[in-house]
Amino acid sequence: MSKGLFITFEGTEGCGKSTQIAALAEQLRALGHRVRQLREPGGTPIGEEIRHTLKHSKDNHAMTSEAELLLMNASRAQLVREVIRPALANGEIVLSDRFYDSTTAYQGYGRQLDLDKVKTVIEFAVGETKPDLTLFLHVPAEVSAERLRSRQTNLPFVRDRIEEADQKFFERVAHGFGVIAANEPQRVKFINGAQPVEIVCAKIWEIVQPILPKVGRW
Ligand code: Z5A
Repeated sequence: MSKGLFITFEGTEGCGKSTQIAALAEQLRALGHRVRQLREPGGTPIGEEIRHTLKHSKDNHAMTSEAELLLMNASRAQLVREVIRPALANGEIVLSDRFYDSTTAYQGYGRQLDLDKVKTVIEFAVGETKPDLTLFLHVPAEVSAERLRSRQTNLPFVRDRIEEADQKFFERVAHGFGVIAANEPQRVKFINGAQPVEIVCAKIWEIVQPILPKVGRW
């Protein structure tokens, strides 16, 4: 049985996950918690190779939606067994930038793969390892696009196959996240990610602080 705490961050591109994970990790470490920061796809040497194939490889143009679904979950199956389960068993707080809700939103709703088949693949990848809490940072499409634009002007351009999808794809993804949050209000907490960083941070702390006493207990 797990004695750690598993928190996942979800939302569309540029919703502020990385920013908020860094801030929360700092707050938790200041209280003496051991914190593990992860990202998906990736987070292990094998997962990072899969991430490259999924996103940046020059040979990935022909990737099918089915292959994409399986690669996302191959990376996840590795991450769960190599990192997440041992960290939770060791009483750590695991913060993951995306987890299986992203597969439901992107491959299920976005790529329009059969949702039952998507669920079956996810269940095979994660087994009993499920988030205790999911923070869903919601931002309107214009905010997401503007943040990505301003970030791109500050960084060298790196091609990303998933970002090459059309606008309708991202609308379906955003709708998918909305459905997930509505279906599982106990686990998935909706947060307005368009607010200033400090306000989002404070909202997240309000949600996380009360469940901290659970860490380290069976
Ligand atoms: N994917 C999938 O299809 N299926 C799956 O199962 C999984 C993933 C797990 C991973 O991309 C891609 O894989 C993603 C989904 C897909 N694809 N797309 N498209 P990634 O890991 O490279 O990137 P991302 O997950 O999409 O996140 P991101 O673009 O890096 O954004 P973020 O982490 O959510 O946001 P951020 O980096 O914290 O902030 C973005 C910018 O906004 C930055 O300049 C910040 O300084 C700024 N920011 C952040 N918060 C604020 C606020 N509150 N106000 C103003 N500005 C802010």
